[in-house]
Amino acid sequence: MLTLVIGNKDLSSWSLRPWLVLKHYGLPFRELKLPLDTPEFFQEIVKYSSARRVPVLIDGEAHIWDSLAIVEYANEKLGGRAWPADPLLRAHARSVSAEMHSGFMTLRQTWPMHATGSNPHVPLPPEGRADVARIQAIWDDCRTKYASRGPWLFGEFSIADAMYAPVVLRFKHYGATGLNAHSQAYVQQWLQNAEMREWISDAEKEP
Ligand SMILES: N[C@@H](CCC(=O)N[C@@H](CS)C(=O)NCC(=O)O)C(=O)O
Repeated sequence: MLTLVIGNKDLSSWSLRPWLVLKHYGLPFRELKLPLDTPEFFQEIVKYSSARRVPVLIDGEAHIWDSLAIVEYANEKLGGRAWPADPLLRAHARSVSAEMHSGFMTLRQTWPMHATGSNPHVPLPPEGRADVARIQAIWDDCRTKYASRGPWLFGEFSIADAMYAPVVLRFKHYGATGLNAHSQAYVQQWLQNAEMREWISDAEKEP
């Protein structure tokens, strides 16, 4: 059985991504939660990863760290199902996922993820507003091109959706305004998703 080491569900945006991928595709896993910024976290995380960050996926001898490496590993276990089957869509999905993995720093720093509650009083600086505009452009492009295939960014659910899931929670928590129609619909798609609701509900029970 796989074990996914994660941080608090309220805060850990990086943990949310692989958790959603494992849940969506029904890969059985045990969850091991280490509360961020506590002595327990620093004492325990070294047992699982020398990078000292969550998430970490443990599969027998293998300890896989970094959310992108974990979802790629899950994709291999799933026979490649977690990326679009079409090579051009797959390349597009990998591009938007890589852009999320390495970018949007101002948005991440100004609006850290909270799965619970709301705080509409944190203004974004111009660079943060540019991040939101770029994310909307990505979503708009995907939803314009692939809407006939299904409700997710590339029609069917893929890793790309999991990569953008924390942004959805940021938009919700900080009350992002002026979202275009595709972005509003995509946010709703995620907020109605059973696995996302499970994550939020677990976060609400955290101390
Ligand atoms: N690039 C890494 C980032 C992981 C990361 O920064 N995790 C945060 C929690 S969301 C963490 O472990 N913070 C603990 C610390 O920095 O001490 C990934 O994709 O997994």
